Amino acid sequence: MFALWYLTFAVDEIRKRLAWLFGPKKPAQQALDNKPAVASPSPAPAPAPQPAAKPNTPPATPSKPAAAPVSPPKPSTPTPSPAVTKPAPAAPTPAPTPVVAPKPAPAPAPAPVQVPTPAPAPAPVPVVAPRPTPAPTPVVVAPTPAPAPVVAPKQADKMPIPLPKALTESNTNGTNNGTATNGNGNQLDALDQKLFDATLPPSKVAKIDKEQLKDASNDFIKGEAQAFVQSIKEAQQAGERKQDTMVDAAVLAKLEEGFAKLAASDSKSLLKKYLTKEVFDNLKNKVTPTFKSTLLDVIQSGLENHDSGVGIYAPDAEAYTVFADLFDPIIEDYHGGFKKTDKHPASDFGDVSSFGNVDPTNEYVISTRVRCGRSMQGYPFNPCLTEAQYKEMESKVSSTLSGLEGELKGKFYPLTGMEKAVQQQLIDDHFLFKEGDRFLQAANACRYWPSGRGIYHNDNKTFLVWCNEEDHLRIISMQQGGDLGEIYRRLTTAVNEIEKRVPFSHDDRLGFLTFCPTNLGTTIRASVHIKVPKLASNKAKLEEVAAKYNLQVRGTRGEHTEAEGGVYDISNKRRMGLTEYQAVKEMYDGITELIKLEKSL
Ligand code: ADP
Ligand code: DAR
Repeated sequence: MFALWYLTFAVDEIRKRLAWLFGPKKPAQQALDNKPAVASPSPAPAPAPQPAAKPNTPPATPSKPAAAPVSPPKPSTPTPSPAVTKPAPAAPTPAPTPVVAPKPAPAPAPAPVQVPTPAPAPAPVPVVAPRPTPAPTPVVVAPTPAPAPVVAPKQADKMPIPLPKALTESNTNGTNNGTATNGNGNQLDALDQKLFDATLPPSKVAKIDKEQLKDASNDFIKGEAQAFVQSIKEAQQAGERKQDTMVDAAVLAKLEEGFAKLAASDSKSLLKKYLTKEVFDNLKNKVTPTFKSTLLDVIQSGLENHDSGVGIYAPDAEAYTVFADLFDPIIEDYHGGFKKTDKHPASDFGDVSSFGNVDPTNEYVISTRVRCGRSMQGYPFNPCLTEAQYKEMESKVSSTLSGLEGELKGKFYPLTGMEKAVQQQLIDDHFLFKEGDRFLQAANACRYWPSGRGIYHNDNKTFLVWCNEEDHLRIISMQQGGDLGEIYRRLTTAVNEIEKRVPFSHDDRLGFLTFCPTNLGTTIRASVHIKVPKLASNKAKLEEVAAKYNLQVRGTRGEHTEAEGGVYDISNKRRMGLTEYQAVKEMYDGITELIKLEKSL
């Protein structure tokens, strides 16, 4: 029963396709002619022979009465042309008869296939496969009960089902003196030739015997059935893809509420700046294919913290692509012009001995630090991690780092079970990350805390690795004073050693991937804890001067904190669109200038 329905349905599709293929003004042709696809109200006189159309533009074919049977374009006197897609119309007939496809020859035609149609489809219409004919009389393809409503060119050129390649080639390749050829003059294959010949005037039709034609029409039916099956498969795949855009009502409600509050706020975040209503509506129903992360996962931190500087995080790597309409402008703004068409350069730490001490007399710089972030391949970012994954990653980091030798040799200290006093001391000494960062908490980055979190450091605490704070790894080199050269060399050695042991997530365009878009690319932040009391007497002035050198000013304990005792954390702001070496150099040069300025005041 299904087979019958399927055959019926398939053949019905074929009928529609034939109607489309041999219609009086193929919608695609109208699109090519840049004319809206319009139904012609009455038969127009057959046109005079057209000059060869310019390449890829089939000659105009006479329109047809709306209810008339559909028919192929009138055969034409082909003119030599590299890419005439259709034969130009033949010599004009005396009376304006509607141009229709050649009628089936008197010889017994292949049994017309009855088109049983599933209720409530229109009455079954027998379809007669087009056949060559000795006389140029028209072939009538079964009249359609009513012409399909004409749609605008872009929809109209969508075939009801895809044409089999053999057909499209015969329709879209150049012809040369009536012999169907492909674009570079080669003869089309037998099926194409036969089908093409069916539209030529008798004088041009090569003699074909019935058996050959029967094979051709069987091939044609087979091709159509295969194409139909393919179109079903594609529809199913599209349906699956549709699944990737299902966001539940509760999430949508939170998004709408959060967006309205943000819009009404005086937030200065990049989220507010770039999450326009249009972008919001375009993204709110999207989810990432693997982890089904939503726009809410991306922006919830900035919705809850209107004082965010940025306000968004990537819950997983795919979010940078799925929600690119929001990430790209924020990345461009934050990283000083890294456009969505830009590509981050290959990793290059440059000549590590080229940096000296930014403050050789130790008057201003208290300590210097260079860190980079890394994400372990195969794991999503914080909001999508399971507790088991956190623990698994901690175990991998701990065992990987235990293999480090020399200056990098050290020990991993899990946060779980760490004495509070020890933990607080490490934080106060700026070795360990703070707890309870509200921006990270709102981003769902602190679940299962402290599971899977910890710190590795060498005996001197000049080489440290944070595990699963904001990023999977933060690789840090730091020490008292301003000897940037030694600190940078140590970091470079450590990164190279760890990368031998752990594969990191890297994107061709974005560079190394991180949870926050401000850390993408090189992920390098080179900072000094510095006292510049004259410059800092006017915080706004300090920030203005720093910005001139692409530097960012933070409080003593980092972002969103205040300076304690006049100590500021000043670092390079840009991390994308330049190499690791260039990012560190931007900090080196900027701090050097700030110190010169402080001395001059
Ligand atoms: P973020 O992820 O916000 O960029 P980082 O990973 O760079 O933060 O680490 C921030 C912490 O590192 C600060 O809270 C501070 O305690 C410490 N820190 C940053 N720069 C220095 C420095 N030059 N000397 C000492 N500690 C520093
Ligand atoms: N607190 C967030 C993140 C800004 C960048 N700092 C990071 N990723 N540590 C904000 O939008 O302010």
